[in-house]
Amino acid sequence: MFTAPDIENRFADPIFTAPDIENRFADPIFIAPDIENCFADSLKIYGLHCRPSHQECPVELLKNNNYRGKCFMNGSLFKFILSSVLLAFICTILYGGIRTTEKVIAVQASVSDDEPSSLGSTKVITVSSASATSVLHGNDAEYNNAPEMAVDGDVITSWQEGSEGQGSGESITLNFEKSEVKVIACYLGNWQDDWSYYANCRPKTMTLQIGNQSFDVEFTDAQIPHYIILSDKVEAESLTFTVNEIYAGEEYDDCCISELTVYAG
Ligand SMILES: [Ca+2]
Repeated sequence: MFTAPDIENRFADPIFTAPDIENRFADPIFIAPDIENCFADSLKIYGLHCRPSHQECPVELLKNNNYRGKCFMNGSLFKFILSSVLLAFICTILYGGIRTTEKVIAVQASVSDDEPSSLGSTKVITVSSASATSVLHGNDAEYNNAPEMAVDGDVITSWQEGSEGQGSGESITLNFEKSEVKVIACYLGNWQDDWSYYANCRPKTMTLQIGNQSFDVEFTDAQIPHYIILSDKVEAESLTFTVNEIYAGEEYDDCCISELTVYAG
């Protein structure tokens, strides 16, 4: 390893002896510093080498002439620490940049009036409980329009909201064991008979909140199951439908949902 002589401290250093420049040709053991390899050798200061070796640098021979080679220890240690800090900083920036530029694939929700072919590979989720923001005749035992009627497996029964308006803003929530939801079949309106279907309000647009995601979905006004198909499975243990717009009922202002069937992928 090439080491420059400590010129500045040559007077303070009692054993510093300048190289015998004048007699360098006559002195058989004088070896000039390896100038050409100095730069390449100096790359090793980053903690790889401290003191020069006989194999790497003639400075040991120079030391035999009391030409004291100084170690790069102090300088290399400082540069090693500085390099490590800079490297860690750069890696942190790059890693953070990579993470922040990772593409988040958003799940899409589409509505189909045709049964999806993927339904065969799913299973129906058992809903453990249901709740709603309002219930028509909720306090009258003669009627049962409870939210549970939307998950009882019978399209004749339905949840009927009991707000003053036509159902906009009302919501129903289903709870179930944590599942990977893929499809939701929606039987919207009152399916008791054809007259009841058009006599009551049907949801036209709703917001589906599931997991940490939210989707706005729109339905046709056909008395058929509408399938909400998620482009990817959404892990959740509950979901909420909020009615936004409705198809107005010809007789009543009550919005109904006959059945909601949730399928796990
Ligand atoms: Ca029902």
